Formats: sequence, C-alpha cells, structure tokens
Amino acid sequence: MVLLSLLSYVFIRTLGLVIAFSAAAALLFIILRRFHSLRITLLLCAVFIGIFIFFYVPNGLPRGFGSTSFITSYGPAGSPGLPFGNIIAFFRHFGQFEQVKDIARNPNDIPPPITRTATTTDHVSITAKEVIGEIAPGVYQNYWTFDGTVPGPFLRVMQGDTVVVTFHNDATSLHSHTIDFHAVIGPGGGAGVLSAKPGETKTLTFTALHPGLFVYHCANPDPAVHMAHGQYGLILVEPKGGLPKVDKEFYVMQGEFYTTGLLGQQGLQIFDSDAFLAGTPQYIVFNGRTGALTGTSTMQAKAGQTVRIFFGNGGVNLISSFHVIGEIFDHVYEEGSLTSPPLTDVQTTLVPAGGATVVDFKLLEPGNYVLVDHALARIDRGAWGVLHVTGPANPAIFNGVEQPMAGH
Ligand SMILES: [Cu+2]
Repeated sequence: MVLLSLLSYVFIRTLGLVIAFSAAAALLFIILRRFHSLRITLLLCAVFIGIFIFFYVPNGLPRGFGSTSFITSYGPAGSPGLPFGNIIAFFRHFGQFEQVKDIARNPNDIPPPITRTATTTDHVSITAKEVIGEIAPGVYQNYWTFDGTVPGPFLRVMQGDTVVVTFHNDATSLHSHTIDFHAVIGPGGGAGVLSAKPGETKTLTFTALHPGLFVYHCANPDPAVHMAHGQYGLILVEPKGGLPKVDKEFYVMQGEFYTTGLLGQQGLQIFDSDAFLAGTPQYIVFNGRTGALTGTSTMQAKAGQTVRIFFGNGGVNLISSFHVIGEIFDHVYEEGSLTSPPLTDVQTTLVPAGGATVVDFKLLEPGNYVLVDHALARIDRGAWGVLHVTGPANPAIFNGVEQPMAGH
C-alpha cells in the first residue's frame, strides 16, 4: 500500500496513457474495417495523434519532465533542471532508497553548551544520504539529506578549534554531494575538498576562526537544487566563554520544496525546476516537513524558563520573517553575529536565505506559542511550529479567559 501510495502519481498517468492508447487502437481497428481507404485512415490517424499531443503534452507530463531539457542557465553549474536521465535512474533504483519514518530533525537534538575554555580538535562525521520521506501526510518527496534528516546535525565547536570533517556519501546515493561550511574560510567553504561520489569518503580540516551561527549546505552543482532537496544544517562556533546561559535550546531551520504536484497532491512528488527558478515553492516548512514542530511533546518549556532558538534559513529563494506569536524576543543576535551586541525587545527578525539568527526570551505565561514566518500565507504551506509552555498562570502580566476562535 505504501508503494502504491508513493507511486500513485506515476500509476495514474500510466493508466491514463494505457486507456487512451487502447481506445485509439480499437477505434482505428473499427475504422480500418469499415473504410478501406488509406487516405481516410491516415487522416484519422493524424487527428488522433494531434488530439493526443494537444491534451497529453501540457497535462500528462509533470512540468519537471517537460522543462528540464530546455531550461537555459547562466549559472556556473549548468542547467538547474534534473536531467531526464536522473529521473529514469531514480525510478530504476527506487527500491534501494531508505524510506524514513520521520524526515524531521528533532528541534531538541542539540549538543550541550561548551564548558571548556581551551581549544581542541573536534571530529565531525556526516553522511549524505538520499531517502524517501513524507513532506505532508500522503505526500512523498525524494529528500537529499545529511545524516537522514532535515536539517542535518547541529554542530557545536568553539572559536579557535580545529575541526576535522569526515564526509561520506552513502553508496545508495545517485548523486555526488559535498558541504560548503559558512564557518570556513577557504575556497568553496570546503566544498571542493569534500565533493564525494556515491560510496566515497572525503576529509577536510579547518580552523573555526570566527564565532557565530553559520549555515552549512551541499554545494555540488547545482547547489541550490541540492538545498531544495533538504541538504542544509547549522554549525555554531561559540565565542570563548560561551553564550549567556538559558534553560532550553531549540534547533529550527526553514526550507522550501518545489514539487510538480500542487499543495497537498498525494503520492510521490517530482522536482519542479520552473517553480524553483521562479522561487514559488509548494511547501515552506520548519525542519523538513509540515507539522514537524507542532506535536505537543516536540517543543516544550515551563513558564519562568528562558529559551533560545537557533534559527536558520536553508532557502533557497525566500527570506524568512521569523516571529513567535505572543512573544517578544529579549535578544536577537542579528544574522547570527555573536560578537555584536544583540538587539533587544524585537517582534520579528529577518533571516536571509543562507543565513541564521539566534533569539532568546523568557517565558512568563503558560500556553501555546506559535513560531512562524510572518509572511503569514506561508503557514498554509507549512511554515509554523508550536512551543508548548506549561506552569502557573501569571495574571499580573496576562489576564483573561481564552476561548475558541471562529474561523472565517
Ligand atoms: Cu548534495
């Protein structure tokens, strides 16, 4: 059933083709038996073929299929479309992809704050893996990941540390992958060093010179295509002495997915390179899928606690207007800069594509606090999550009776 659901997109179209061809063949057979004129037969054939092309080409083929061969690109990496051969290879190797239960990275999955004061050598291992995951219930996506989730692992090092990265591209991958660390100074952020074909392992050693919260992402040509399949994550380079202490830390990344099927269309989705170039994603999500951060046990804290959110934007096209409904950020480390004094008392902060921010705030009142991209139509595409806060009410700062709100 899962396979049927995954491939319903392809099955339905194939079924349509079979029905159309059978009907056309049967009709031709009948016509050939009744009229023994070659001219009439050829004309009727032309009519059928013409009607078939007229209806099938614009509607039957996924737009990604139709456009990939014809897209012009002036980028350094050639066409942004996936070549037709990749799509064929994808279906040929379909059985080899792991079908992950949950593509979302848990927002609590963060290494603890660094307490040491001396620099050290950090060993980091990351595996690129192409998997099948659910972006929304019943909607499947071929994700390209770091360590099997979106975003990839949260990396935490200290300013001055030597970082040794071992990067492995899983043997089941169909594409080469690599990593460009924005925390690296050097060509490509290390992308040229780490570029690995399926099955290969590469290493990079770098010194984390600048403190800050940095994005890392795949940069194999075309980099944006790889990012639009989910290959991004955050690396925090803590300043010496660390960040001010908080009670809870969360890891959230916004990202876009460009599917040929419209929002909510069931089955396996194919990458839409036209929508990708136009910057009109069907899905805009936090941590890889719709609903990744909405469960009551996903993001939890208590009134009286201080929380910090490490928020990154994997893009690839949109700027995020990050906001938490019902909260005011006490501190915003704008654009992930930890050496500038943080902004104070901020409602909404801009997070550029390929950028990050650090926010913290003290929780004063229990309830549900909704994380959004405040370009609010995007919540319909999935860009929201909920921080659940428990504890005693604080009527001195918020007093009233909550009631269900009427829709429309
Ligand atoms: Cu990649």
